[in-house]
Amino acid sequence: MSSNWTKLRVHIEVVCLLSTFLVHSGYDVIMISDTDSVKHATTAVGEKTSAAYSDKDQPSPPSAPIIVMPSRDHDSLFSGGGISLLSGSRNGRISYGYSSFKGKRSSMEDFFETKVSEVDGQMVGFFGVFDGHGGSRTAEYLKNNLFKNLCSHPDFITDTKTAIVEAFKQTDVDYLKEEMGHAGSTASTAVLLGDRILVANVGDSRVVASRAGLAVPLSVDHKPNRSDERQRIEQAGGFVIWAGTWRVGGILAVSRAFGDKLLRPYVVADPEIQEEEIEGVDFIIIASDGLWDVISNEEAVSLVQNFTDAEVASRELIKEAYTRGSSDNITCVVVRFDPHPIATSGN
Ligand SMILES: *[C@@H]1O[C@H](CO)[C@@H](O)[C@H](O)[C@H]1NC(C)=O
Ligand SMILES: *[C@@H]1O[C@H](CO)[C@@H](O)[C@H](O)[C@H]1NC(C)=O
Ligand SMILES: CC(=O)N[C@H]1CO[C@H](CO)[C@@H](O)[C@@H]1O
Repeated sequence: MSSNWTKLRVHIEVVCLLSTFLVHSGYDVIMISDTDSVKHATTAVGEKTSAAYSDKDQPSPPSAPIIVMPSRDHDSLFSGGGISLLSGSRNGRISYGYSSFKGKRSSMEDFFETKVSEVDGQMVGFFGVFDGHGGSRTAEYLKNNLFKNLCSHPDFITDTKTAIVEAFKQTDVDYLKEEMGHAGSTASTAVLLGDRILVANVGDSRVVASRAGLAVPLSVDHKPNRSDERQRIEQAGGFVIWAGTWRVGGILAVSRAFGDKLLRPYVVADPEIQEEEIEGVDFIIIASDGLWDVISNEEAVSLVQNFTDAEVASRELIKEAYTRGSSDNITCVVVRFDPHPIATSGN
């Protein structure tokens, strides 16, 4: 092993230790025990920066580390994360990390949410990625309203699937009342409740789980050329044509989205929902298409497997996507499930 390589390894380890320290040093680590803590667990693009990275000026060869700079540069990749306890029928520890990277010379239209909150006495985890287009308004609106509307749905605990469908619909209706332009956004969300993960998806962001190291897709992208989507659009009187890629009305490259007022009723915000037992799931990845355009589900799972820290894993995913030439805005959230839940005293 050359000494350069050893230096590289040491550098990587220092970076990992540094980020582990940041994650565990209190600022981004939240032990959720009451609802008052919830607002601290809420994160937004640009709100908190625990470690900022920029590799734009130093193109790296594949697998070389990105140089760490404590920068608030708008081209930077930033990340953060936290740990929390979920209770309910399953007392377990989850840790999550997020990273977001804005391509050069572009405005950031991706938003995300990581939140653990108590609803009717149950701890619930909410994780979502909102990839905006035509402006950031819709994605930002979703970040601020979607989970809020879901939590306050009267049947959220008793009939979660119905609550999700209705909350998505209501959020879209509310948003369209305000929206005058043509902004829109995807929404890929995972709700952790009791021993289940409920994934709801609108658009082409994606949720993938790792089960014993195997990639299990928990959502199916809403692309206009998906045969069922194309049929739905044509039945509504719309059309799908090739314009650089498959597009609804020759305009939009996703077949479902929030917003996109001018493409109604062809583009809808009805979520597709998939349910998965948490038992046996190692982690889930939620990411925008900037990641999935260049990294397969299997590759993403095997990469994340190599990192026990969810924040580090989310950064590595983005670094890999960037190395592979993804020029899009990339946002991802990794949620890890602790296989050895901490026994909570008194329970
Ligand atoms: C949709 O079109 C893309 C090319 O833009 C292609 O890669 C993909 O396989 C197509 N999907 C379906 C379901 O036909
Ligand atoms: C994971 O780590 C192993 C051992 O260090 C390495 O061989 C493998 O390439 C890594 N996988 C990914 C996807 O980074
Ligand atoms: C570099 C890059 O592709 N940036 C994109 C970020 O997202 C916005 C909205 O989708 C695009 O307009 C930018 O081109």
